Amino acid sequence: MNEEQRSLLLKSASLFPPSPGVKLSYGTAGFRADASILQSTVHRVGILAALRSLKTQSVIGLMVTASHNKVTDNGVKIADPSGGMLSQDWEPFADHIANARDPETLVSLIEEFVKKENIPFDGTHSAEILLGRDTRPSGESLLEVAKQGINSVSGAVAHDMGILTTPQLHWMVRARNKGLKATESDYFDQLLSSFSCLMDLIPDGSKINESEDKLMVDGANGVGGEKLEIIKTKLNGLVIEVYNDGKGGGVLNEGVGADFVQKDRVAPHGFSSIHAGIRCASLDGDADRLVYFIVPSNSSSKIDLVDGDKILSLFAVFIKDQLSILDEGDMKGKDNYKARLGVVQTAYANGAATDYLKQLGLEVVFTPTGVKYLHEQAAQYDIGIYFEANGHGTILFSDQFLCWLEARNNELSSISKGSEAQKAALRLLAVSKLINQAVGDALSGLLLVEAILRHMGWSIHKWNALYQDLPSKQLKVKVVDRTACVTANAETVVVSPPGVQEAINAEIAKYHQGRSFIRPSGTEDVIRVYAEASTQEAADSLANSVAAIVDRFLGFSSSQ
Ligand code: NG1
Ligand code: ZN
Repeated sequence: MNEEQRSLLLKSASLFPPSPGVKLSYGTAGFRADASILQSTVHRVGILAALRSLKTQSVIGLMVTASHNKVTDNGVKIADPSGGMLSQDWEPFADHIANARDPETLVSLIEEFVKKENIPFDGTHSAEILLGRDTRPSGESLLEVAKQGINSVSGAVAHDMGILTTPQLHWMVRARNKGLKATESDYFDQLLSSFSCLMDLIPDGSKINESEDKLMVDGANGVGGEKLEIIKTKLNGLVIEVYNDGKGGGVLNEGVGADFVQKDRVAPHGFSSIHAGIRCASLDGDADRLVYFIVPSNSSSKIDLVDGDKILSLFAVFIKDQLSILDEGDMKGKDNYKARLGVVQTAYANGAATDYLKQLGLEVVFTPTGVKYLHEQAAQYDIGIYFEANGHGTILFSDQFLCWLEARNNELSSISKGSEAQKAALRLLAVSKLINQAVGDALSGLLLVEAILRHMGWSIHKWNALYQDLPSKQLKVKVVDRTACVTANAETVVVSPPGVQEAINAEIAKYHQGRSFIRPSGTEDVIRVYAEASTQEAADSLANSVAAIVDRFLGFSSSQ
């Protein structure tokens, strides 16, 4: 690092001193905290993004969002060249620089890392970072701070893409690095054209009653509602009404949004028994999560939640069907590509969902919570579908399979144009364009769900009846130090503190179909508890007993 660069970094960093006593860690979704203490973190992540771009010689993304967290929180995360999450081997460096006490320590950490990683940091290479933010009031000033971090690395250029959903920014980064068109209007065009392609390929008999078509969407008072307002006017054959679009004075994620709906099992603000039985969906604050739900006619009952597991199941059924149509259309003895289809879940997946997927004959694999783990696993297949129960997920297609599919489609269009096999090939190609392959995307996921329901001729009730969820309950427990809880086997077993797992096992044994696990949250300062059992009362009671164990071993009373 030359002197000029060093003094540029020192000067810039001195403007954003870290908040005393704050220690942050790059968790499941980057850094998150109260927005008031994030300036130094965001500044340093700006520097990190520039270094990542120099190292990979590709475009990098930096998103300012705290997703489903409360409006006064904010956060920052990096999109890697593929559009996915920051490579895990850079996370410790992210932690080190975020927590560096002063500018001098920060600069020596950077110097050391640049040497170790062999990053071209001599001012002759360029770096490019796309910046996006959600609608949080703190977003605009934090994004300016990120720009200052980026500008303190010579050769680095920041492009402010404005207010975006998280998946839009990831999509743009991926598209830019593939040399494709990458503006917001290109994103909308791709979604709309692939959606309309799927709608055009719907079998004649599958058309459902037009009056059942209306979809009510809860926009969480965030960016997703805003963007959906733009798309909905251009959708042929689908009527969408957006509630909680942020313009009516509602607060982001307060009593609204996919996280609230999924965890509390209640209808979001603005939805009542007048919507009973209608197909409803909810996005989270930055529109990377999607769940559907049905409002009950009796306002005191809980909603019927159609969660990420059921979205995954719907996608899996459709894709499996299309693959078998393609298979049947293949002439025996020809180059018949056997696509490997796999699904990826976490321990939060409902046990009934996993059983259903296995019964379909699908390969089901589990990873720890956090999309980076699910994504990495799904990328092992020709078609990998991953979803967290909370509605974050997507479908990944291997380049090899897409190449084969394109070729197969061309071949079929010359020998049997309009055949069922060719339609199946076209549908799968359309799905690969509609679904956001960079990261889970509520808007593209919603359009795919809608197209598939139409294709199947299914109502939300029929879809919901694919299998019946086992009753479950989630709780969070505040503890002294959540890092003291260490888990293994895709977070299903606690290895430390000793004795916790044995105590949990003893509780589980008391319940029919009982299952429970705990894990430290990566986005909040809590331990999460999950429990499942044959009745709701039993699931609630198991969750409460396990929460009591957490409190006993890790809670504030345990430290006194
Ligand atoms: P944490 O706070 O680590 O549980 C939550 C979700 C994750 C993931 C991240 C990122 C649950 C139980 N956990 O993580 O699945 O979506 O947020 O947003 O929903
Ligand atoms: Zn989110």
